[in-house]
Amino acid sequence: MISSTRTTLSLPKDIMSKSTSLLIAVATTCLASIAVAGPRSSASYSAQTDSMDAGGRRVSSASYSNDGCIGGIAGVGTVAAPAEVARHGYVGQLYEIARLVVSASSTNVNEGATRQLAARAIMDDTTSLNLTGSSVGWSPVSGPILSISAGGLATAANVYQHTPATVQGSWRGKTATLGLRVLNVGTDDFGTYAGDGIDDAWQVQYFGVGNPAGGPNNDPDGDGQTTGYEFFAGSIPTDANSFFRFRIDRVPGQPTRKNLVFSPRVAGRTYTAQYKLDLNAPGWNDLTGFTSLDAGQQRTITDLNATEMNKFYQVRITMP
Ligand SMILES: [Ca+2]
Ligand SMILES: [Ca+2]
Repeated sequence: MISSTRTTLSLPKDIMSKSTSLLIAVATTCLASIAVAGPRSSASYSAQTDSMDAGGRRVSSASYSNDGCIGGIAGVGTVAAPAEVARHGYVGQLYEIARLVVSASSTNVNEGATRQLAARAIMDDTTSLNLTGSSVGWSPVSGPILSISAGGLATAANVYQHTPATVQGSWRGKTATLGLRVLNVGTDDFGTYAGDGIDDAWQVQYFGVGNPAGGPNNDPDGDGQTTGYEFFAGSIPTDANSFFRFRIDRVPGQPTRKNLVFSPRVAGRTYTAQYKLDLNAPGWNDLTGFTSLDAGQQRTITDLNATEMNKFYQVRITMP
């Protein structure tokens, strides 16, 4: 049977309920061998070797295994998923909490979304208990976690890039942390930079977090082009010498042609040369009949039919 020198140990409510349910689940299926647990001790108890009587039997299935006893006075039951081990039928279960483990179905959580946290207590005899979320004390430790409910539901804040976070659970004097990753799934939803049409990561890169100068209508470098304009142009919004340049040049020896020269030409943009013959006319027409030549960040588009008395040009920059 059980051999121990001290058996005074109160049972958490969680433990009792788990033990009871497992006992019921396996009560009708006792079969073969003896289960033995090794000696162990703590500040509160010591136990030599636990053994069951000769009636102890082992049964198992895909979902659980059980070492039981006909007399109903000892037994060990395990469940594969969620992993749990409980001993049942004893007057008291001689173990103490060794550590706590906090987990989640995934450590990735989308910004603005929630993730249910879970906690499991590992005992000093290697058995474990799955804890109810509400029995654990939860708190954010670092990163963009807005809150964690009493039941362990963590809510992520909006971010401008994938951002690590840490959460913590505490239970009966033990604490454990879990690292999460808050995923940036929207590019224009972060703090004061949200909803202004400019990629938030780009705004943080040049202006830091929450800087009014990063607003789309400001021109903090004083080069005559707003921050919003410079974002699409791909120039640097904090450098007065970096801005979108566009000029119209004559083509030597070709009076019916014009060169449209602009820079910078950056990746991820589509540049479309457009024209109109009357500046007051509505809309612009896409230029046809042209050649294009790139040199570094500069592009030269040559209009092969610049024959009109007046012809106005613009370059339309678009991003996907
Ligand atoms: Ca975002
Ligand atoms: Ca933005």
